[in-house]
Amino acid sequence: MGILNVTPDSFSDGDRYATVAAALERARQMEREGAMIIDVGGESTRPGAEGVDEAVEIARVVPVIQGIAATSEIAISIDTSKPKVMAAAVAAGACIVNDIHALRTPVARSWAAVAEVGVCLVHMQGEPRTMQHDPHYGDVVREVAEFLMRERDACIQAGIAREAIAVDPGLGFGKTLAHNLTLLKELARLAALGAPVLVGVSRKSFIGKVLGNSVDERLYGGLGLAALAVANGARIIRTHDVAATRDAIGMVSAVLQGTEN
Ligand code: 9MG
Repeated sequence: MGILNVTPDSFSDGDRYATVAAALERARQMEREGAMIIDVGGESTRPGAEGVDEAVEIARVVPVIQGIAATSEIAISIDTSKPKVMAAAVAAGACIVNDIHALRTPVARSWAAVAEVGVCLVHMQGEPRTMQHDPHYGDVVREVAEFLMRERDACIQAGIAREAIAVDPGLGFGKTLAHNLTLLKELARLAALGAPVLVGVSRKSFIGKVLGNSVDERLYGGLGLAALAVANGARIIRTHDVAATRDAIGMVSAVLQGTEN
């Protein structure tokens, strides 16, 4: 899953892809590099980020989704928690909703069931603006697993197909460095729950905490974690760096499957 941020305040893209033409070129590049999903987001979810109005978010993402869908069959996901943005994005050509709030409202779940979209349910403690203020857990893996299974069951109850639901531990979303490392080390416990696991580590600040580097220097650390995540059962990796990630996880998959990729 290649990340396409169309936010002026994105933590890693800045305003580089703020214009539709640049965003479309970036999407095409990620597809050439091997992405199977393009995740389009119009509101930053980095720690401390302020929310944006839904009309602004729709104005950012819809032209980009329409442009990608007009020239490509690639799956498009919309990174949002707002039901109106989800609906506008799906009308424009998206087929997956990536929601860091895990479709927690009945309105969002019912809409997703009727729209027959794929959904990614992300675990988050707190809200983006405050989530890194002293997050705490007893057993982080157990609590994240219980949350994801509870939300998945609620989605199934609302009519979303079981096989349309992926789950995500939400690395960096209300977690300390130790919580993130534990979740990656024990990711197999989440994979054993039966839903496809999506993991996003790309350029995240906890890599910088371990390696002492800046956001532009986190590629190799992120590749190491992506490889580990796939070895521990992750099925989808959300990344800014598609070509490098494809090679890293392609080799891990070849070893795990015992065949050439
Ligand atoms: C939008 N977004 C930012 N980080 C993410 C992550 O780790 N997973 C998912 N699904 N979405 C994310």
